[in-house]
Amino acid sequence: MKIAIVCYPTFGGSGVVATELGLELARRGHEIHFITYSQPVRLALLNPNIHYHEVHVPEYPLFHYQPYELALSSKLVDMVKLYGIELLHVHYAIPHAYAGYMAKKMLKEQGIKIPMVTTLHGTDITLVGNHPFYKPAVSFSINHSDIVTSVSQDLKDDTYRLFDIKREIEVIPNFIEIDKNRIDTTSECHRSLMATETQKIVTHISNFRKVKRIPDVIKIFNEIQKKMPAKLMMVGDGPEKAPAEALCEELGISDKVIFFGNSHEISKILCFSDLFLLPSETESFGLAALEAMASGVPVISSNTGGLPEVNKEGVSGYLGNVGDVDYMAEKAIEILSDDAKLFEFKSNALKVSQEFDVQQIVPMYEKVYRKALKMHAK
Ligand code: GMT
Repeated sequence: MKIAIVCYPTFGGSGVVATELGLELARRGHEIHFITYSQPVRLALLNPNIHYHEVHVPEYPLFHYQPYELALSSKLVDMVKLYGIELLHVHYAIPHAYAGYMAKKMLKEQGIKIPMVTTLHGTDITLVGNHPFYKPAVSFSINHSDIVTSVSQDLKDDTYRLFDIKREIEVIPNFIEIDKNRIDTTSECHRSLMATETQKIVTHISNFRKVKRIPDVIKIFNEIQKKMPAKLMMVGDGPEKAPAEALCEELGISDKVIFFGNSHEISKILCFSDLFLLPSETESFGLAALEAMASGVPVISSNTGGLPEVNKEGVSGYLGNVGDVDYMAEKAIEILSDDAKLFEFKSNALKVSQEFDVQQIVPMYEKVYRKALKMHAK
């Protein structure tokens, strides 16, 4: 199949999922066209089945806001015609489903029928899309997609609860390439660079937005380090990074916390991590938790959104109520202070992550594509 993938190219989870999906589809012989405003961070272009088309938005002084949706839908129309693309897969409702719908309409006028699959990722529904300024356009784009998928059952339920949706939504969970994620622990895992033998390594990875509850990460770690020698790895960047650095200073733990900023070496960091913290306010899925688990790292998370569908209570880690720092710290200390227990949680985390292996999940998307093409052939 010839598929156009529209996504956000940045460090966010939706862009990562869309990129990894395109790469796997290309390996399976599909021709994939990424259409976005800059090259997705995880996109490796050295594959004859991978194409990348950049959307340019010309600056014009009259425009207070540059019309990205217009440029995107025009680019979609041009690329569909040029490459004979058969299907659009847009990730994130805003504005991609809306732009995709416009492209479909323009193409239809020119005698080209093309189906559109929309994947909902979370923030486009629960945080941004739900705003009254966007809601009618988001409902419209969802209702007018040929097939809609969501990354968790919880997000599907939220979508029905928050929007006026009159159609079926299929759940296709996010996935992970287990083998790629695990690195050779004997030669590549440089634990000794980061901590001493006796220190436990706790890690958090995110885009440091408010929704991630970064102060909770620091407070949980603060409790841990009172009970045992420990180090905290903070990976990523965003508006909450500077306040987090200030909080570490205030608590007197700056020497035990490393702020990496955005990193392309996630697997290398996860390979020496003992525990992953994700106490988010909301999380439609929690891809970062799954990535940690696939590296054999147990997770202490909040029990919000789709997280209980990924992190299994008492098996791959523990889940506490949002903001319950004491409970999450208590469970973290429980796991970290008993080596046998830590070993068991580590192997359980890896086992649970295997349910989300790329080879199980990507065929679900292929099935959805076949269905969308069939619907359109009628
Ligand atoms: O929250 C993020 O890290 C970014 C955000 C995004 O929009 O890219 O992630 C959302 O989509 C990811 C991939 O499906 C999910 O794993 C995240 O849970 C989800 N974030 C939220 O729901 C807050």
